[in-house]
Amino acid sequence: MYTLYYAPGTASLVVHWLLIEIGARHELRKLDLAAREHKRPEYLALNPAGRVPTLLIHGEPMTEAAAMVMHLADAHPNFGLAPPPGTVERARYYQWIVFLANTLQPAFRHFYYPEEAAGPEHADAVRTHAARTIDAAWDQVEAHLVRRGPYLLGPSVSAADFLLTMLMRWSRNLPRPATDCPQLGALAQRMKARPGFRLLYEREGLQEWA
Ligand SMILES: N[C@@H](CCC(=O)N[C@@H](CS)C(=O)NCC(=O)O)C(=O)O
Repeated sequence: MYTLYYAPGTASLVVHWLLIEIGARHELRKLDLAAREHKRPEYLALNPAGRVPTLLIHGEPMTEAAAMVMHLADAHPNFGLAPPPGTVERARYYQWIVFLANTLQPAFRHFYYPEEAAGPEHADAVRTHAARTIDAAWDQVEAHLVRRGPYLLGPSVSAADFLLTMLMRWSRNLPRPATDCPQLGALAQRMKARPGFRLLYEREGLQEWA
């Protein structure tokens, strides 16, 4: 049994989406970020950084969205969302998950929280630099998809594509959205056509980028 602390459209989205895709029994606990519910002591006891998401697995708290993605794919192997450990495909899967979580996601954090890196007086510069990092990452993923697509691991979808899709969604209002790249745009369309995506949107009350 899983319990997901989430806020619509945030880093919890990919975890919520995977819970739906694998049909896992789960409870949702929505946090109002504007009301700073994620900074209350009872939530900080679960997630000391005061960020979303937090996933309770049989009551045990887990943080870090990308780690949850990998765990859910492994814990529900029937859905084929992660290649078997020890294979070259698994190595590529790790590579893409870590790239997304370690390069792209932090650049989005800098873009959307630009005062964090170097104070409010440098926010514009941080945001400009973050947008450049994000653009370069899209170019890298697009070039990979041209050679080895149509999904990150080639012919079939993996949990990494769900993480990628969430990050593409975050770029929808940037000067250069990910979906301007043809392969990324096509991948996003395929992911959005999944029935789980529609249910996710309904449950989170999302409309943009439907
Ligand atoms: N590395 C963390 C980052 C999570 C994160 O930055 N979450 C954002 C929403 S997308 C958040 O909680 N923002 C509110 C805050 O930092 O106060 C993860 O992937 O779980």
